[in-house]
Parts: sequence; C-alpha cells; structure tokens
Amino acid sequence: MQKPIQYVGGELNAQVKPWDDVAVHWALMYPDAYEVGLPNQGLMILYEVLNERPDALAERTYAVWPDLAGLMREHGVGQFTVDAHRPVREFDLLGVSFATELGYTNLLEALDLAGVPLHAVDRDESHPVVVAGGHAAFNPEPVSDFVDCAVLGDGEQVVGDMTDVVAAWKEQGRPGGRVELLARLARVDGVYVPRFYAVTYGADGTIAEVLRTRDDVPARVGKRTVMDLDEWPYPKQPLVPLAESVHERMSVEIFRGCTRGCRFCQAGMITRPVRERTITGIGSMVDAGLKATGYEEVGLLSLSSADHSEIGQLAKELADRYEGTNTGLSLPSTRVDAFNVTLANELSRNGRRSGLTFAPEGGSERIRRVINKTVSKEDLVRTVTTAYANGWRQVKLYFMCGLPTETDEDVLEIAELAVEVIRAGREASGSKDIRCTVSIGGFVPKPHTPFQWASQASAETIDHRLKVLREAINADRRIGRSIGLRYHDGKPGVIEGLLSRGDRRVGRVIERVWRDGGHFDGWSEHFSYDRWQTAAAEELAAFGLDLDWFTTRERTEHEVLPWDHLDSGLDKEWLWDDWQDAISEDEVGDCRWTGCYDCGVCPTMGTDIQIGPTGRSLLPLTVVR
Ligand code: B12
Ligand code: SF4
Repeated sequence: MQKPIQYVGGELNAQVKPWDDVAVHWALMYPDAYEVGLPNQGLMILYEVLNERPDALAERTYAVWPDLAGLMREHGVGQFTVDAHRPVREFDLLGVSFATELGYTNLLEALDLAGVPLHAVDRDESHPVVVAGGHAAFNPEPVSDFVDCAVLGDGEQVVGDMTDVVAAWKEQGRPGGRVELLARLARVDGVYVPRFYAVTYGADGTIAEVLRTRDDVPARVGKRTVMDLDEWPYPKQPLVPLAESVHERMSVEIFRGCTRGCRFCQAGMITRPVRERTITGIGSMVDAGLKATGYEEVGLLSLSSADHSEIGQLAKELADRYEGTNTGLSLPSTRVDAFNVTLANELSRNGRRSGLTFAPEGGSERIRRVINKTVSKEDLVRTVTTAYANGWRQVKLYFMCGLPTETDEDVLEIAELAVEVIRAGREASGSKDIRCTVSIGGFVPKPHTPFQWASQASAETIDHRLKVLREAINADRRIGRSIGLRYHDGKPGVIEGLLSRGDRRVGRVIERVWRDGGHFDGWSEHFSYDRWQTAAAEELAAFGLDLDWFTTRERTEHEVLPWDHLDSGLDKEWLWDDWQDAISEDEVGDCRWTGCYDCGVCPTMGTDIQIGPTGRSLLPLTVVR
C-alpha cells in the first residue's frame, strides 16, 4: 500500500486515553486523505477539547486510500482510528468535518468500511451516532439519510453538551434506545436531527414544506457561536504530521467571522458576527504552539486576516519578537490593498520574499461590484506593483469564473490585468524576473448567501471562458511567459453545486455514485464526471428532476430552500435584497466600519461585533534563539 505512515498515529501531541476510564468515546474524521485532513484546525480543536474532559476521549480517523481499503475488505479489518487503532464501529459518536461537499462519498466509504449501516434509520444502539459538522453542514440535506445529526456553527462548546447528553443516557441504562438519544441530542442548541423533520414536495418539484415530526424538537435549528475566542485558545498543542501534508505550518486563528459582505462567500456569511482574539491571546498562542510543536512557520489564519483591527501592531510586535530567529510569519491570501503589502513586508523581515497572494476574485470592476469585492483596476495594479518594487518576485491572483451576470468580457479583463501587472511590475522592480500566477476556478453558489438563488454557470460556459482567457494570456508571448494560469475545469464545480444546494433527493445520487466506485471526488484523478452525470440522470428521473434543475436553475424569491429551517442568523429578506443589489451592481460597506445594515445576525444572537482597539500589547516573552 502507498504511504503506510499515514495510518500509524503517534504524532507529536497525539493522545491515547484508556478506553475504560471514560464514559463517552468520539471518533473524529476528516473525510479526505491524511495529508489533507491532519492540518485541519477544526478537528484538531475538537480533539483537544474532548480529550481534556475526564469523562471522554477522542481519536482521529481519515479517509483510507483505495489500495488499503481493498486489503481491509479482504482481511475483514474495519475502518480504524490512527491513535489507538480501534475500530470506529465501537465508538459512541463519529464526528465528521465537512469543509467541502466533495467529501460526501468518502463518508459512505468510511461507514461501509467501519461496518456501520449506511442509512441512519438502519442503525441501532450498538452503532455510533454519526454527526456532520463544518461549513457544509449548514445544508446537510443531501447527506441526511446517512448522518444522524448535523451541527451548525462553532464546535467547541456543542461537543461538550453532546458528550453530557450521551454520558447521561448511557448512565441511565440507555432509556428509549437510539431514538430517545437522538431526541435528546436534537434539543441541544445547534444540533439538527434530520429524521425528526419531514419534507414534502409540490408538483413542480420544489419543496412544499419542512415540518418537524415531534414537538419536542425545535421548528428551526440555530447555529452555535463561540463569543469569546480568548476563552478557547485551541489548539494549544497542535498535531505535527508524520508524513508530508498540505499545510506545513502552525496556524493561529486570529478572528472568526467576516463582515466584508462578499456575496459569493458562504464562510463569511455563516460565521458572523466578527469575533477577534486579543493581541495578548494571539501572542501567547503563537508562543505556546511553537514550543509545543517545533514548527518554524506560523500562519495568522482567518477569513480576511489583514482586517483584524489591530493587525498592524500585531504584525510589528510578532516580527520584533521573532527577529533573528528561524521563525517565519505569514498571512493567507488577502484583499488587494497596499496596506497588505506593508504587512507582508513586516512579517517577512526574517525570511525570503517569495510569493504574495491576493484575491480580487472578479475580473472586471463591474463584476467586482456584483460580488461586492470592490477594488479598482488602478488600485489593483498599484498594489501588485508595490509588491514587486518591495522585492516580492511572485504574485498569485485568485479569481472566479461563472459569477452571476458575468460575460466573456468580464473574464477577458483578467488577461488585460495580468499583462498590465507584469508591465508595471517589470518597470517598478527593474527586473524581468517576476511572475504573476492567475489561479481561477468555477463559482459555485452556496446556501445562506445572496447568491443562493442564482443560476450556476454550466460546465461548458466555464470551460469556454477559461479557453478564451488562456488564449488572451498567450497572445503576447513576451509578456505571457511571465504569467502562469492555473485553473480547474468546470465539471467538478457542477457536482459541487448539486451537493451544495441539493435536497434530500440528492442522497440517492451520492449513494449510487459511491456504489459505482466513486470516492475522493476532490482529487482530479479519482473524480469521474460521467459517473456523477449518469447517477444524477438515472436517480433524479424518478422525481422528474435532473442535474440542471439543481444547478443552472435560478430560484424564485419565495421558493422554500432546502436549508430554510436551518438558521444561520441571516434574514432571508436581507439576503434577497442583497441579491437584488448584486444584480443592480450596488455595493454594501463593511458593517464594522460603516454601520449596521441589518443582516439580522447580531439581533438574532443577542450580541454585537467584537473588535479592538483593546489597548493591549504582546506579553514580553523571552524567545529562544
Ligand atoms: C486552511 C484552509 C485550507 C487548507 C487546510 C485544509 C484543512 N485540512 O484544514 C487547504 C489549503 C488545504 C484548504 C483546502 C481547501 N479549502 Co480551505 N480553507 C482554509 C481556511 C483558510 C481555514 C480553515 C480553518 O482552519 N478554519 C478554522 C476552523 C477552526 O474552523 P472549522 O474548520 O470550520 O471548524 C469549526 C466548525 O466548523 C466546527 N466543526 C468543524 N468540523 C466539525 C465536526 C463536528 C463533528 C462538529 C460537531 C463541529 C465541527 O467546529 C470547529 C471549531 O469551531 C478556511 C477559511 C476559514 N477561515 O475558515 C478555508 C475554507 C474552509 N476552504 C475552503 C475551500 C473551498 C477549500 C477547497 C475546496 C479549495 C479547493 N478548491 O481546492 C480545499 C478543500 C480541501 C479538502 N479536500 O478538504 C472554503 C470552504 C467553502 C465553503 N464551504 O464555503 C473556505 C471557508 C474558504 C473560503 N472562504 O472559501 N483549505
Ligand atoms: S446585524 Fe448589522 S452589525 Fe451585525 S453583522 Fe449584520 S449588518 Fe453587521
């Protein structure tokens, strides 16, 4: 088998607690290969929070590569955890984190390998409660046949509440069996148990209503939000992978939520309001994390890190603290803003100025108004040029294609922009040795965003636009060779679209694809569009629907959406108005600075945005050189 190291466990900071010492056992799964799943912060946090409880333990499991899966089936070995190599089937709960919907077939594969019935209704008390979490769980309807619960929002507190429920039910002798346990879990804030909600459909295929089937569960399920992040400084002891992984650095989340209002961004919408960690909190997490891991790079993570209200001071103080050491600091992709170059310069005091990443997302100013990510072409060119002038050699620009109202012209402007960036960059840096990489992917409309009603562009449209873009970039070879183009074809995006905005009827498609051999759909070498297309055509025909109905069809204002009974805190009317503003190319500001525009989140949650200035500074720590 390939890379056996990924199943071994025993990483630095991994934990194995004695099974019989605790009441509740959690298996936590990232439904992708170890190299992608191990660095996942969400699961790392829950792993530590649960293991800190004296009455619980948590162990990790990842998607098994097909080579080992074959051997496991041949030898009767079930899906196991990497920590103590215990069978997943024996745990009380199996928590699965979905950052992307393309992980759904891997859930089915893991359940099957574990010997857990695929369908929640076929499970009994001896089987784990299968819990979905992460951003995709904000519309878990496509996987509602396979999961027992979905958790909306932040996990830190809710996993503790769920552990209490399971512990009490076991202690009491499991009264009422599995159904009673699920009913108790359904009464925990943020926990949705799909089997207690019945969906009916109208003649046109749309949802008529979603009604709860018991009156002791909430009619609408709200999300969980950790309001004081400083109280939850996790992971305190980040895991250090044994094998190469996609993210070889330590990450410290500096805030959650985002109020920029980019209309395509599900993460920004569902994680409101903004909650900042204080400078002191971040400073001690960086210090403790480095000591616990030996990492030499720290990423300051969030949805838009340069927007932390004290980022300038934070960057300077961290750079001062680690000056002359081997510790490097970095920010993930940022908005296009000259200030971000200054920040990156500050953070790179210790290291090389290799690459900087900006995310303008839309090719033309017009489309950037539609998506509410306003930056003028001049500012963009100026910012990137400043980066080259400051010694950065490589700039990566992220774009999307297939955005609502987009035309070929909007996408072609990306080529003009890249050419201009290189021309101006060569002039400013006095060097021909600079590169600009354009990275572009198809846009997928997501639930709980203003674009949840939009028609998704077809794979043909995306592929056509990418083709004209490629031709335009290659038109002038003298400049074109300094421009790299990285793109994904339109097909996986269509399937992601089906899974993102799908309803319960899509579950049959997922199951069929998995039965036909589908898994690791996020990997181009495993993804088969034909397999998905055939499964969708055949399974959805029973309902008189097809793939287009779920993807390229524009929804109407009052259509009941599959996730309407799941509450992200945003008002549906506000989302609709924002969708109309998008079509009219009207922008909204960032409510952190321009005042509240009534998206609904703060009043629903009885809270407020939390930003600095806090007046604090980093603790004076002694750094080991
Ligand atoms: C670092 C990162 C990556 C890294 C590392 C991924 C990894 N293994 O973790 C890399 C670069 C590999 C990556 C890849 C991708 N990413 Co990424 N990534 C991020 C980023 C910047 C941080 C994620 C993070 O650590 N968040 C902080 C943690 C604490 O939050 P969390 O994981 O959501 O977990 C909390 C809750 O959701 C909940 N929870 C999570 N799981 C579970 C499970 C249970 C059982 C329970 C109860 C609760 C629970 O509890 C946690 C604690 O509160 C986010 C943006 C962001 N700030 O969130 C994007 C983001 C998650 N990525 C995104 C995307 C699209 C991708 C890719 C699909 C990109 C691509 N086209 O290839 C791939 C998918 C990879 C894969 N196959 O899974 C999107 C998700 C889109 C969406 N659903 O809206 C995001 C939100 C960025 C964005 N704005 O678009 N990514
Ligand atoms: S309720 Fe107002 S202040 Fe709060 S996130 Fe929404 S728009 Fe911003």
